[in-house]
Amino acid sequence: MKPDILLMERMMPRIEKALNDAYTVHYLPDVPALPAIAPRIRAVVTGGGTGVPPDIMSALPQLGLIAINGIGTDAVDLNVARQRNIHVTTTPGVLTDDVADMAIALLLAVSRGIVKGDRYVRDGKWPQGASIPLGHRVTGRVMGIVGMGHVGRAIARRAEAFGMRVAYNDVREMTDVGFTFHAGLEDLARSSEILVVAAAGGAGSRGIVNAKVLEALGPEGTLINVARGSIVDEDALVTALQQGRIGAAGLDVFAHEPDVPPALLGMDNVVLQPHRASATVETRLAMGEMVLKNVAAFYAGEKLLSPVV
Ligand code: 8YV
Repeated sequence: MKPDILLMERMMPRIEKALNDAYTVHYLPDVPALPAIAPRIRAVVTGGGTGVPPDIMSALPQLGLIAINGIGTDAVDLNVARQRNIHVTTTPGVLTDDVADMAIALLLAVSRGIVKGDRYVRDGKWPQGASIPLGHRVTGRVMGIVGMGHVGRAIARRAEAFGMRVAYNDVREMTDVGFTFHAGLEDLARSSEILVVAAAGGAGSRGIVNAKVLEALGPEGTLINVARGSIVDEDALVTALQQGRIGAAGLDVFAHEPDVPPALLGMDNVVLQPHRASATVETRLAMGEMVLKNVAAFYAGEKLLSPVV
């Protein structure tokens, strides 16, 4: 008999087929009554943003593995996982470049008015000679990166290739990067023209990009977030944009996904994405393969490929 697993979030059809071939997969939104199957569930597969809510975790008495299809562990209570000897795995390495690409894509989209330009052409405004504002160059600008981990570093490499100057903030200065370190986020924001959020989510980073940081970024400043919505005080961000205290934003992540503050929807100095930074065929396939290997290793009693707990 195939083992039962709980799937919290849809994956690529090819990955779901492989899961279905090896396991009896219960997709949570389609499960009529969780208590009936809960005692049989030893593994949960989920996304980084979705994680496993505490009530689901406590409803699964035999849970031994949470395989995250992503790198974020902030939506899983790792302390509870440790206490209950539940392994937690992620998919490190394979999504770094795509997430960094999304940061640059959002920056260019915001700075060069790519979305506005697309709408202008589609709406037939070009032949009418309607006016469209000029964009802003990125070359030579200062990018401040919040979080100099793998993703932060990949963004920094790209920024350098664009002729930008890079500074960063992290919990400590990194001796192996040559960029300017700012111990305080307000300092970083003050000396940056573009602030890119690439830090890990979770209790330690909740709301650290607050009203003061946004104020320091200033009316010409651009905020890019490809990490977690929780890192930015979203109400403060909306207010800062409404009052022109920052200039623009490119956002892939939000505090309460899939809900986006309605005020952002009407702002044309903001480019929005539905949490898509790792959403390429190549990367999602590589992530999915890692999930499959972790789940298979767990059921075989073998060493897990990429455990964090
Ligand atoms: C994915 C993420 O979109 O890696 C993460 O933590 O949030 C993203 O890469 C997600 O895991 C898939 O839902």
